Amino acid sequence: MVTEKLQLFSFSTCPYLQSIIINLKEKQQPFDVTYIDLINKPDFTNMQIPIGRVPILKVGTELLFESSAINEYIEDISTKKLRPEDPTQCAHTRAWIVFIQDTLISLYKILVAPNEAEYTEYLENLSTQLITLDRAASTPYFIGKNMSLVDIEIAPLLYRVQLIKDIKGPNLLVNAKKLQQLSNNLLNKKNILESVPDSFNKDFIGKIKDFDSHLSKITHI
Ligand SMILES: N[C@@H](CCC(=O)N[C@@H](CS)C(=O)NCC(=O)O)C(=O)O
Repeated sequence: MVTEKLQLFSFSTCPYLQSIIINLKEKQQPFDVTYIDLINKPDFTNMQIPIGRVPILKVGTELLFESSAINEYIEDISTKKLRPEDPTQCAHTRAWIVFIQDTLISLYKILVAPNEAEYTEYLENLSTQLITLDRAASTPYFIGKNMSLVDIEIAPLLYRVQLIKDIKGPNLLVNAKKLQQLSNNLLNKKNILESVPDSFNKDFIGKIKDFDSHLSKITHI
């Protein structure tokens, strides 16, 4: 366990940040989050992070980037493990994390799609990916009875899927019953409920409004 406080930098609605926060909370690792403005990023992000993206984890003088690499780092410094010991399970875990990150990109596309045609196309892609995840999912956790790194990765996706439903957008889990169960389980966990700032719903809805996308027109926001 690293004793110094880890420092995270990102913006409030970033799903990759949320997965790191869930991981840190599960491991009871002390941390601070600084919410930054993506347009006016602090100098250090452009100077030392080649891809210029957040989230970033500052450990002493080191700046780590790429959320899955950061989550692996947190795993390595912690005594509580969320990575399965079995190498085959571990490989599956890593593979599903990549798939979930692709699915998050599809979700982002439906948030920003400017017209009905693009929205419908992206929605189909997203629905197919969610059905693939549903086929692979177990309950109460994605790989079975124990929480793993896949759960901390899929929770931010399910959180946003639920919020989209709450604002009278599409019910994206209508054909994904196991994911619905997984969502009910994960989204009731304290560490997951507390992994976003109080302003999250307002910020997320505000972003959809700012995009002036097809979704903003068909939802009650
Ligand atoms: N694969 C990266 C994705 C990071 C990413 O796309 N971050 C977004 C915020 S959620 C970002 O920094 N976007 C700003 C940009 O690309 O300039 C990760 O997992 O960390």
